[in-house]
Amino acid sequence: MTHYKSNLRDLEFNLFEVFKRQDVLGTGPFEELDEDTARTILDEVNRLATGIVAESFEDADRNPPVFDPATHSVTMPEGFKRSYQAYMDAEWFRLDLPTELGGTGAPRSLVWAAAELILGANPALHMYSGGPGFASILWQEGNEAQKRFAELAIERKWGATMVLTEPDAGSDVGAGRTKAIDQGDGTWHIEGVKRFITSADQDMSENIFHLVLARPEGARPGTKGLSLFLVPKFLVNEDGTLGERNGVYVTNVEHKMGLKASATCELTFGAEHPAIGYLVGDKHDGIRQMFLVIEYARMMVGTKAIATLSTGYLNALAYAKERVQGADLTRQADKTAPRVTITHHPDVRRSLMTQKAYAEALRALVVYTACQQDAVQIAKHNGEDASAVEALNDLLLPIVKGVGSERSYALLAESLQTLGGSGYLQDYPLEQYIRDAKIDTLYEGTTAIQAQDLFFRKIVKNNGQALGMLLGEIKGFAGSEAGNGRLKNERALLAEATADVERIVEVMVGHAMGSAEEPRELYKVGLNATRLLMALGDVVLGWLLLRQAEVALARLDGATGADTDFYTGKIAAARFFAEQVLPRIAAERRIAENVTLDIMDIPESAF
Ligand code: ST9
Ligand code: FAD
Repeated sequence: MTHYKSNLRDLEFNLFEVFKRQDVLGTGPFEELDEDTARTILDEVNRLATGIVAESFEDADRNPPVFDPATHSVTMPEGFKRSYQAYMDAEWFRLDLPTELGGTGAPRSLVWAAAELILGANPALHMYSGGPGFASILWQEGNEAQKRFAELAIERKWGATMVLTEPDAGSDVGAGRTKAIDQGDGTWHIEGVKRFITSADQDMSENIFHLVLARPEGARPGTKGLSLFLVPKFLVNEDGTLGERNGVYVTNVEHKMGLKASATCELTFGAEHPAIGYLVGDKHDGIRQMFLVIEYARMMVGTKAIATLSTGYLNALAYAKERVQGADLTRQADKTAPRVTITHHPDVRRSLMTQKAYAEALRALVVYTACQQDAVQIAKHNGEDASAVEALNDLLLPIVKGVGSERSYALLAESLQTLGGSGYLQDYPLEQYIRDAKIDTLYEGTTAIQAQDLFFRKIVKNNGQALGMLLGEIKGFAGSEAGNGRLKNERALLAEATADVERIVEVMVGHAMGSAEEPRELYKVGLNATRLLMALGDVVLGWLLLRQAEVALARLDGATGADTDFYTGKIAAARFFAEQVLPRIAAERRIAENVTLDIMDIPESAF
C-alpha cells in the first residue's frame, strides 16, 4: 500500500453525474473517445498512481536528487526513476496532446481528472513529465524547424522547463535582465542567470529543452520587451541526432522545505561557452507565448494542491476511524464509559467535514473549469466564437490556483491535526504533504498576484462580463427550485453570500475609479484584493457543492450500500459549507466596505 488515497468515485461523480461529460464524449473533437473508454483510462491511471507512481514519494523526499557542481548535473533517486519510467512508458501524456501530434483527442475535463491522480500520488513526477506538453506549445507557436523539434521532443520524451525567474525578477517578470544577442544567422546568444527553474536537469531523458524569456538588445523595458527562446541542453542535428552540448548549465540546486524530488535549479546561460537560442515563431511576442505555458501551469498547481488536500483528508479519515481515544462527550463524566473512535468527537467531525467539503468542492472547481476548456475545444472545432467561454475560464484560473493552494495548505494542517502527535511524525505522509503543498501558494504567481490578476485583468479589463455570467448562473441556481425544497435554506445562504461578494466587487470598483482623482485610493483595492479572491472562491465552491447535493438528493432515493453513504456525504458537505462557511463572507464584506488607508500611512519603521 502506498501513501496515496485517491478519490476516483468523486472524480467520476463530477465528470459523469454532475457535469455530464458523456454528452460531449464521442462527438466533435472527442469523437474517438466514449464514456466507457474514459472510465477505463481513469481506472488505469488510478492503478498506476496508487501503485508505482506513488511508491517513490517518500523515498525521493528523504533521499532527494543530488547535484554535482563539477559536471553541472542532477542525479535522480533510483526509485523515482522507476516511477517516472513506468509513467512515461504508459504514455498517458498523450491524453493532453493534439491528435496531429499523436494525441488522444481527450477533453480537458478528462485530462485534468487524470492529472489529479498523478499530482496527488507524486507531484514532482507530473512536473518532470511535462516535456510533451511544452512541446505541443512549441509546435503551436514555432516555425517549421521548431515544429520538427517539437515532434522529436515528444517522440523521444525529452524533458522541458519554463524559464522566467531571476534573482531580481520574481513576481515582476518584466524586470528580467537576461539578454539575447542576435547572431544574424537565425540563432541568438542568451546571457544571464535564471533562478528557481523546475526540472532544469535530471538523468531521466537524453535531452531537455528550456523555453526562456530574454530581452533582445535594445528591446523595451517590462514584460513586453521580452522574447521567448528555445534553448536546448544538447543542440539537435538536421537528422534528429543530438549534437554539441549547448552553453546552458545548472549552477546550483536549492535546498527546500518540501517537494524535494523536484530539482529547483539556478540556470546560467553563456558563462562557459555560448548558449544558443532560437526565437520561438521568429517573432518577438514572448510574454504572450509564455503565458500559454503559465495558464496551463497555474491550472496544474491548483490541481496539485487540491489533490494533496484530498489524499490528506482521506489519510486523516482512515486514521480517525481507527483511533480510539476518550469517551463520548455525553458520557464524559462516567469514567467507566467505553472509549470511542475519535470520529465520535464533535470537534473531530467539524474538522473532518471542513476538510471533506473543501477537498470535494475544490475538485469540483477543477472539473468545472476544465469543462469550460472542453467548451473552448468544442467551439474551436466547430469554427465558433469561443471568446465568452475563454473569458470564463480565464476568470476561474486565479481561483483554481489562488484559492486552491491557500485553502489546501491551510486545511492540510487540519488533516495533520486529526492524527494528533502521530501526524507530526514521518510515519505518516501528512507532514510531507504540508511541506510539499506550501510551494503552491508561491510559484506560478503568488496569491497576491492571483488576486490582482482576478480583479484588474479578469474583472475590470473584461468589463465584468465573465464575472456577470458566473454570478448570473449562481444567482439563477440560488433562486431556482434545485433540491425540490430540500436545499431551500442553503440556497438562501448562497444568495446572501453572492450579494456580499457583488458588494465587495462594487466597493473595489469604486476605489479603482476613485483613483483617477486620488491615486492612493488604489491602495484600498490592493488591501481588498486577496479578500475578494477568497470570498469569490467560497461562493463558487458553495454553489458547486449545492449543485452536487441536488444530484445526490435525486440519486439517494433507490441508492444502496456505498452509494447511499456517498450521496449522504455529498448532501451533508453542501449543507455544512452553506451553514458554516458562507455566512463568514458577510464579515468580509463589512471589512471591505470599511477599509482605510491607516496601514499605508504609517512609516515602514513602525512595523
Ligand atoms: C513557475 C513554475 O513558477 C512552477 C512550476 C513549474 C512546473 C512546470 C511543469 C509543468 C507545466 C507543463 C506545461 C506544459 C504545457 C502544456 C500544454 C498542454 C497542451 N493570462 O498585466 P501586464 C500577459 S514559472 C494571460 O501588463 P506586467 C499578456 O500577454 C514562473 N496572459 O503585466 C499581457 O499583455 P496584454 C511563474 C497574461 O505588469 C502581458 O502579460 N511566474 C496574463 O508587465 C503584460 O501584462 C509568474 O507567474 C494572464 N493572466 O507583468 C509571475 N497576465 O495585457 C507572476 C499577463 O496586452 N507575476 N499576461 O494581453 C505575474 O503574473 C505578473 O502579474 C506579471 C506582471 C509578470 C504578468
Ligand atoms: P517576490 O516577487 O519577491 O515576492 C515576495 C512577496 O511579495 C510575496 O509575498 C509576493 O506576493 C509579494 N509581492 C511581490 N510583488 C507584489 C505586488 N506587486 N503586489 C503585491 N504583493 C507583491 N520560476 C520559473 O521561472 N520557472 C520555474 O520552473 C520555477 N519553479 C519554481 C520552483 C520553486 C520551488 C520555487 C520556490 C520557485 C519557482 N519559480 C520558478 C519562481 C516562482 O515563480 C517565484 O518564486 C514567484 O513568482 C515569486 O517570486 P519571488 O520568489 O521573487 O517573490
